[in-house]
Amino acid sequence: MVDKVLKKYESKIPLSDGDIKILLGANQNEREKIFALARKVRERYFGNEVFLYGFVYFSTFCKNNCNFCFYRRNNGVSPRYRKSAEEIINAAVRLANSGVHLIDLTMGEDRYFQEHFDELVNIVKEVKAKTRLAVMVSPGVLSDGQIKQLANAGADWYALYQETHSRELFRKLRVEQSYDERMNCKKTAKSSGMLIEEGLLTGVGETADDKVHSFREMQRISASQVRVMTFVSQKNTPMETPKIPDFSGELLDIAIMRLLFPDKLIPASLDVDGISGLEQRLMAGANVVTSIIPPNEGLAGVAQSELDIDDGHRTVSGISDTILKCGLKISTPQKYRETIEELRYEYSDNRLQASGG
Ligand code: SAM
Ligand code: MD0
Ligand code: SF4
Repeated sequence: MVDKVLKKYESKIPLSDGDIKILLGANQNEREKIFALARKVRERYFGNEVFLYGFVYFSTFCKNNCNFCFYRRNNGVSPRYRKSAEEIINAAVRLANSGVHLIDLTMGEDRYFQEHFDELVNIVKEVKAKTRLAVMVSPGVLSDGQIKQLANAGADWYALYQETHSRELFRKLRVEQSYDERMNCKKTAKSSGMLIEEGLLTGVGETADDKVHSFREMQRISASQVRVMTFVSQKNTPMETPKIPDFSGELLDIAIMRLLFPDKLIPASLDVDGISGLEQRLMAGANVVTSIIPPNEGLAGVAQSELDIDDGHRTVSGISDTILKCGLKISTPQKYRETIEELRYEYSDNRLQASGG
């Protein structure tokens, strides 16, 4: 069955929902074939080059209470910090000097920055000016006006993960939050000229149908970067579990996304399974390594708050060997700029077609 679907794909016939479900049900032997095709597709669109994203989680304060998250409001044991503009800019410059292609500025939904929004806007401007790199913002839900301000400040990407496109599951994960409001932010970001990243959590009770629906939603909203991360249990949270996370579903999802989104960016996050999980994610078809964090700056990860950070493994030099081992190489800032220009162009093209122009 899987063989048939892969043949169909190779003859350029669009996959149906049923086909995607067959891929989601693949056994180990079949999964290897899907990974191999995903690598071939990545090669076709991106050659052997991968991009690197530096991660600056600059405030861990959050007014929300997501059931899966270590930094949810009610968690009294998670480390809270809010970095100053100077600290944020220094960390970004340090990351830029180490060779990343983008700086991802991420925060919990910190009321401080929501109320002193100019500070955040200035940080984006400064980080852009001082690093001359692309900037992604991951600030959570904002008003339309605030999203436009970030776009005007030069933010290239707005990352906001729905986690699931099942409204029922969303309610259980992102408690007390509006599904539609979260989706609408992405629409506003897109129409303000930013690229958007959409993301899923896996291992949170989603069904195969939910996943297919999510992939379709990711297509519908024209996400230029699409990701999936396995849920990692967090201390002192409602979803805490002694179960050891199984990352194999994430690998399959990455490969299927590569087939469905051949020319889009797909992360292999170091924030789920650390450096030890990188090779498998790259071999499944990912083409961006995310969550590279400068050591000894007191900066945390989200799902893996400490793993590999202060021992320097979540750095460009810490991941270089793995990239080589996968037969890949680190791309250049110039190539990254061209890639996002193409992604922007593609979108404006789509818009023209949609409006009949
Ligand atoms: N506060 C902002 C927000 O939620 O959009 C920005 C932070 S966002 C980058 C945090 C993302 O990390 C979540 O959207 C979720 O996909 C992921 N995440 C959080 N906790 C996680 C966990 N326990 N396991 C896996 N992924 C997690
Ligand atoms: C990552 N820890 O890339 C980051 C984060 C936010 N845009 C990204 C989830 O894994
Ligand atoms: Fe806050 Fe984001 Fe964590 Fe939800 S996922 S609790 S919004 S930091």
